[in-house]
Amino acid sequence: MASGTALIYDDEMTSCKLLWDDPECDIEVPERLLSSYEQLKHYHLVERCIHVPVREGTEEEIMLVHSSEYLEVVKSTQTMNEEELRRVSENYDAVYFHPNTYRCAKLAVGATLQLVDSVISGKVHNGMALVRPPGHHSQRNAANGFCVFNNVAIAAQYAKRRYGLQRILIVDWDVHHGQGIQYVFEEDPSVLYYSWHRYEHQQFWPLLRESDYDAVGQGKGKGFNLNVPWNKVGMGNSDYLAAFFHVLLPVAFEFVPELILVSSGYDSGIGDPEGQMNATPECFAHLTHFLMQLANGRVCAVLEGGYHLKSLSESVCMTVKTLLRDPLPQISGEMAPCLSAVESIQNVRAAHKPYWKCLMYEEATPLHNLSTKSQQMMEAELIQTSTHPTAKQAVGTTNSDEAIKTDRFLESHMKKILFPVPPVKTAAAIVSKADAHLLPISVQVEMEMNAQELKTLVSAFDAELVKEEKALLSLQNVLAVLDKILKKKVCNGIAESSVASVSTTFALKHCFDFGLQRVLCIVVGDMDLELDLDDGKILLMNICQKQQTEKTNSKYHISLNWKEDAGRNNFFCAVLGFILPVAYSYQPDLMIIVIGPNRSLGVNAISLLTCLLQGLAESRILVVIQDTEIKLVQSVAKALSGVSTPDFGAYAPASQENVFEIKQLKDQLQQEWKMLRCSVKDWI
Ligand code: X5A
Ligand code: ZN
Repeated sequence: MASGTALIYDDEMTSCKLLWDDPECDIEVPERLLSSYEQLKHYHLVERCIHVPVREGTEEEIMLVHSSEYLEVVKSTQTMNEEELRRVSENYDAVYFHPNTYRCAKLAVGATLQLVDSVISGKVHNGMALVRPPGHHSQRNAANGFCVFNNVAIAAQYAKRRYGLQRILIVDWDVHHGQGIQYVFEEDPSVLYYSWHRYEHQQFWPLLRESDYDAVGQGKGKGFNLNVPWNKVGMGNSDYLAAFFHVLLPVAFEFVPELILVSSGYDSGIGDPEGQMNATPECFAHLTHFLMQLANGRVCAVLEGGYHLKSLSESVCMTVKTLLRDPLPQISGEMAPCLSAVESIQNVRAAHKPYWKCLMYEEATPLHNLSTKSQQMMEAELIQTSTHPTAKQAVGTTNSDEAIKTDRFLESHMKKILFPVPPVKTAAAIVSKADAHLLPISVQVEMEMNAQELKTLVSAFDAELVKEEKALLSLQNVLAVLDKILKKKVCNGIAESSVASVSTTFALKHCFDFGLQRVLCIVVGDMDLELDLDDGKILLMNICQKQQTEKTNSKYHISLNWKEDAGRNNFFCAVLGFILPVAYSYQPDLMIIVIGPNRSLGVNAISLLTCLLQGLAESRILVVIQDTEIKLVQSVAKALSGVSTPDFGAYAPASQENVFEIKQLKDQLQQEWKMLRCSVKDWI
């Protein structure tokens, strides 16, 4: 089993720079790499990574994507004087050449391929390459948008050739459309390309019609090109997450990639002069975390854009920290995507309906013919919502004022969200100690509290319980693990309990005594919990088989009915489209997953749910298991300790009935839980 995170960086890639005045290109500076690497050192992340040296990409490798004619042009710039360099640069859109550009560009390709080799060979689990020049705009015969060789596209071709990979996912979260990547793989169903980008109805660079949502790919490649065009600036954490929940993740889980390449540009982050977006650095931790649940965790992040040095370097750090499996900071900001974002999401979903089973029950019509009406709706929403700094135009401030404001904001923001990482991750208290060695668990919990203390606590809760030996042992298990989590001695844990429902009620009470504000409680199986759900301190989601006879009217009690044979096909639809969005809307301080009798989810589904939820509550999860089936305990423990993500294999469509139930619930609840929104009907 691979372990570790590769970091690939060489300061030789800082040796090319712009030599003349060009206001369009002057943001692509060597300091982008220097400050990112400095910040990684500052957080002691460099020393935790496995250093992999760079090499030059070979001509043969470069020609996996580029023509030999173009390669010769780039090669010829090595010996040019400034005047000649300027002249070649003018042949391309938003590009400059420096005598070292060719060398740097070859190193950028080689660094990317070194990363791919390290990950595929199993030397490391995942990794990041910090490279310059970036790549995603460059094309077979052309440099474009600061990009010379298309690092990520070359890497995908290389992985197919050298390792025979059949499905590669490229996630391009740079704020610009990587049209270069789109062109290379347009007709190729083995490479799924996903890009979101500032678009503004084609008014933003590179001003291409083919950056819109209806460019779905061509020929055999239809359905394998996903464009999410942002038509407003000011998109932030919740818009990006919504695009992941409702577009990328369902399709990616259906695609089942063997490798993920990230065109990891951070000009989509807050403060960037190009992007004008609002995503804060921890957003990239969450995006990274979700991708790590796919392709067996084989994620290769390769730097593209990112021009606000502080925003860039903090975001790079959040990405690397997450690749290293540190718990994630809570994502900040109100969790509600804006109307314009939801409109784009709805359009891509509609455009891709013919190609993906997860979208087969989508409404068929994209919104483009409604644009006047939705335009008006957008304006209305603009007035309503002041939280979305949509179309924030710097009035009376200069760009550098703006940049400094973001510097200050980020300085204090990072202090707020970063927290000391608990030294050990997973605690376990299982009854059958004999099985403990089967668990990949760092701490086998012993009870610190003495028996008398426990009895006092328990009898205050329920006097009858003290008399029952077995129940007492269960409560002790749960409390021991919970206590370690609350005191941040561990991140998460698993506890066996023969009386899961009592234990959970007891645990919840203990959480509130400790001062927690919001606990997300997910119950898998048929179980009655007697809880007071009115004050919003608990959000209870119940995934059960038996139809709830009386529908509760509390927004804090959601029950998902699951037929036994519905199985995993409905699972993705429910987890990605429903459970995660609700959970992110709620923003819990702790999660309790209770696995009771008659569970309608299989072992893999429960484990994947556990994996996906780790983005929330600083990864604080307590799993209470009533059923002591060792395979389940083992698999959940693995999910908690991050050893592996469960494998799902092929994807089959969910049953229409189940999808409709979830749809209905969504419609019903999207006013309360705003991350559920993926269509604009009933918006106002
Ligand atoms: C890699 C990247 C942006 C080019 C912008 C030109 N390129 N206006 O972010
Ligand atoms: Zn960019």
